[in-house]
Amino acid sequence: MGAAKILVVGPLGVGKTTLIGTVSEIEPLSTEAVMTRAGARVDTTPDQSKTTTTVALDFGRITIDGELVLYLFGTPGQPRFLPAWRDLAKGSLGALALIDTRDLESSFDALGNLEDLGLPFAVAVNVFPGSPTFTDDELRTALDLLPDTPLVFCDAREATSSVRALIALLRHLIDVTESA
Ligand SMILES: Nc1nc2c(ncn2[C@@H]2O[C@H](COP(=O)(O)OP(=O)(O)O)[C@@H](O)[C@H]2O)c(=O)[nH]1
Ligand SMILES: [Mg+2]
Repeated sequence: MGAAKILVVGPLGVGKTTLIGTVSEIEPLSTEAVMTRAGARVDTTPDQSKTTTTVALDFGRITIDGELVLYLFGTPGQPRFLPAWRDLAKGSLGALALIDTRDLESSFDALGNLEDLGLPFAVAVNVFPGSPTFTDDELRTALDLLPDTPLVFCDAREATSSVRALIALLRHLIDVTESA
């Protein structure tokens, strides 16, 4: 029985809390707070619909194949919290980076930091209604992904879809470990 710490990263409103809540077999710990006026100036989502934001982190647990326990840490996506999630990255094996195709640039901070940290990651495009659609190649180019970085599409509200994204990450972590 192994255990691994995995980060779920991405910008505000991309679906981190949703994904962790969808897959977690324990009551997910989520620290949501109504946005403060200070936050409201900078914390915006493309459709302006979000009224709460994660101020600290989300935490959940999922057991894969009855033997591998993943501890999921959802890390705040706002740029001003990036130093905090650098600390959270300590001891983690890898990350699932969530992407919203309505605003690809909002993911650049998180992806850049994963690269700076040398943390292996998979990219999961969380599909929202009305999201522009891109081909894999277009997304890889726009996000400047390495050829071996997994790119999957998911719906964070669906367990099967979210678990599939985590498994794509796990396969990648195994590949990276074996080729090291
Ligand atoms: N349509 C759709 N909505 C989603 C999906 N994932 C999250 N949402 C919604 O998007 C909003 C932001 O999600 P949340 O998990 O709070 O984002 P976070 O800021 O990254 O934790 C919530 O209202 C979710 O219900 C998804 O895969 N599809
Ligand atoms: Mg959240």
